[in-house]
Amino acid sequence: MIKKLTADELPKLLGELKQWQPSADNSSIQRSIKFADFNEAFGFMTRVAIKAQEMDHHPEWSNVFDKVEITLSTHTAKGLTERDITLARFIDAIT
Ligand code: HBI
Repeated sequence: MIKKLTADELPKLLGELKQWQPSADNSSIQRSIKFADFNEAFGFMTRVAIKAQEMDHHPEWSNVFDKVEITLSTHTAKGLTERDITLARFIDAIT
């Protein structure tokens, strides 16, 4: 099973993800993104969905018109893992 990131590893990795807010217990990270319109928001979600399926690692998210709220966490590890960092970096690279 994939390993949860340790308290030693987390500060550097989370410090690099400046647009993401860690939860109080560092078990997830959250980012809200506003797009120009629904078309842009849904296009973004489609790109992330394809990446998520390739990775077999899926976001918790919601969409209202031009906004997407995303929470990343690894359910099987009950916390943050390298997969969340990889998906967050992908999201940052396409926004
Ligand atoms: N996505 N975020 C997240 N966390 C998981 O633990 C996870 C997932 N997508 C698929 C997945 N696990 C699986 O591989 C299974 O639960 C079998």
